[in-house]
Amino acid sequence: MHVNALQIVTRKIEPVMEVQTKVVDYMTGYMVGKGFKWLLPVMLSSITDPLWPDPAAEEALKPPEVEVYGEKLRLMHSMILHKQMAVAMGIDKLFILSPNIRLEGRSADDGRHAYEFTQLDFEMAHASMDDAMGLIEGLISGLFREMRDPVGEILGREVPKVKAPFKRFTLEEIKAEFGSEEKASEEMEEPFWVTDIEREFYDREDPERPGHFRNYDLYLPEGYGEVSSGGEREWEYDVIVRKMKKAGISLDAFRPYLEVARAGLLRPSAGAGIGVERLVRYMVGAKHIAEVQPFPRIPGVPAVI
Ligand code: ASN
Repeated sequence: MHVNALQIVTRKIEPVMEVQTKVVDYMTGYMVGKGFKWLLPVMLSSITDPLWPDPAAEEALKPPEVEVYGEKLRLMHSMILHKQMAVAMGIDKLFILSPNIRLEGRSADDGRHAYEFTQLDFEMAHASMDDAMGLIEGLISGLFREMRDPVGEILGREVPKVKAPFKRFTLEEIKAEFGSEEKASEEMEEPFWVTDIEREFYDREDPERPGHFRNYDLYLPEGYGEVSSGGEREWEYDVIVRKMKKAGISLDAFRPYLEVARAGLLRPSAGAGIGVERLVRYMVGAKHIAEVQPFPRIPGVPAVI
């Protein structure tokens, strides 16, 4: 795609940044207005999101490590475990604009993935999936309303009117009705939810319905795909250890997290991350996420700048 520095620097990206400024301004203002504390990101840690499946099994998804004062620290896949620990600190509602690195291979290049991106990541103590989904619906429908005029003026693109609550499907229902989440995204005209997805250990399994999960992804219409992902969380040490073992995850790699869990300090919470570049990509109607990144980070392609 963008092969040299001159091609990157001569692209017309200023209007996209104007839209992005409004998007980030709205999102952060919304969270602050709802009483969330704004934390600053960490980028290096002894622990990070394992993603799914176990990164040990998937070379491409191993978080890069940096040697820091003689210890190996990892670049963040996501701040999920830090969000849970911030809730343990007594910060009941928090969010972060969190830079994440995920070194997926060339095959992940579908226009929606970047190997370096930012998510607005939030967490709230003692919240249910309905609380978190309602918060996101308020944010997305408010943002779409707010962006209609400016996006029309800046780019001549029409941002659709959307009405919350958005339709909910379980993953099983989506597969039965559309074949896949991506197909559903192409066919739907409004954002929609996909719930009950078996994935990382930290998303909560429904204690009343084992094998079902209290998590949720938000999809954008017009084929733009997933833009947000979250869940209620596991907080009980025994449950966390059981799920880690089942996933084949090394307990040793999560020692400080498990220490806090074993001390009974993790608290029930729910949260999610919203992909900032994905949302901006949708707002400006870009085909590829690289078009909204001043410094593109395409899976499998080393950055030029
Ligand atoms: N931010 C997501 C969450 O809160 C986790 C992730 O990005 N993998 O569930």
